[in-house]
Amino acid sequence: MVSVAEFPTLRRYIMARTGDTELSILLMAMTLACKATARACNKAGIADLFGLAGHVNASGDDQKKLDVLANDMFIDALVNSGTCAVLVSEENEEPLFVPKEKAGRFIVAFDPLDGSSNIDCNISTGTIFAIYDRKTSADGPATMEDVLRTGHDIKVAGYCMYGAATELVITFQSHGVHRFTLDPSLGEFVHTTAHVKFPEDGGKTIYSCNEGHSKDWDPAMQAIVRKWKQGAKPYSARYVGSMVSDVHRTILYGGVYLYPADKKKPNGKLRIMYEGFPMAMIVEAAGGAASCGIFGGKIQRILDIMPARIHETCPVIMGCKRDVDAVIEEYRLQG
Ligand code: AHM
Ligand code: MG
Repeated sequence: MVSVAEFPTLRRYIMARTGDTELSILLMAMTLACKATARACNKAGIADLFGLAGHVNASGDDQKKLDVLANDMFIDALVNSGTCAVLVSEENEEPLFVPKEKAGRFIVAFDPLDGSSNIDCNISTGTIFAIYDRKTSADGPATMEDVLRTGHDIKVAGYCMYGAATELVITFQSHGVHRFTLDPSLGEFVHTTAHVKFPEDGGKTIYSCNEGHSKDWDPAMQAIVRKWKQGAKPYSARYVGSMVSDVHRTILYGGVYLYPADKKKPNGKLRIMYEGFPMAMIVEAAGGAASCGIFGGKIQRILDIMPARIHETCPVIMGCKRDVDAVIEEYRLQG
């Protein structure tokens, strides 16, 4: 029997991998807020946490009670960890500059509860986050230069899925992608899969998108989805409507997740800093690809974007190389 002290917990993994006490404290604060959010999602029906909070967020979405609660829990845990300089949340219009007495060296961009349209019907949701080290000197206050950067600067990217099990998936740039599952009886995330990779050949032929918007997509996007459906072995469609769940399935089973540009949303829907970047980093670290298709007049990799505003959006095409390359090829063909 493995001794309790040797359980492969997230805590042990982080301490062994980072050798960076401040980063370890930050990640423990982040995972504490994930556990608190998982608990709130589990109890939502009983604790009257379904429904709207009565506010609208920076992107114009109606906030749910659980959006607000999760956001408060993440901000509370992160600010009080003493490790953060700036927090960017989907639910806050402006970046939150942590007061000097509690400030540390990290910038965290996060979506506290992604897929919130699924909350009230008990379908999985998730938290997405990206952690950056400060760029400017620690002697002075952090600035927007620390916040607006390309995705390549991310130090740790992760998501936590609140599904049948609560699962945390993280990547530390060069350490690969790792899965941890919450053992509710221990209250600890246990390391369940090391070095997660897309299936060798791209895996299952699945496309995942809100096809209801397809009449407004670019011709290239319409064409490739038509080809996938009309091939000798047609692709299957799967769409939860929670990015975390759809991308999680895509990494594990294969295929592609799409939230493309359309006529009404020429820059797509998903926010670059806390949806596009961290998910792109994880997908690429698992051996997949993440592109915008054409964005800003050229074929663009998501991680290369330089955001000008914290809630800026981009089109998202991410999944196995087989399918992402096919989309890019279609954009090239259509000129
Ligand atoms: P949210 O952050 O307001 O929840 O929006 C992001 C979500 C993604 O999780 C999901 O993939 C997408 O929006 C679904 O959008 P749609 O309902 O337009 O298909
Ligand atoms: Mg979101």
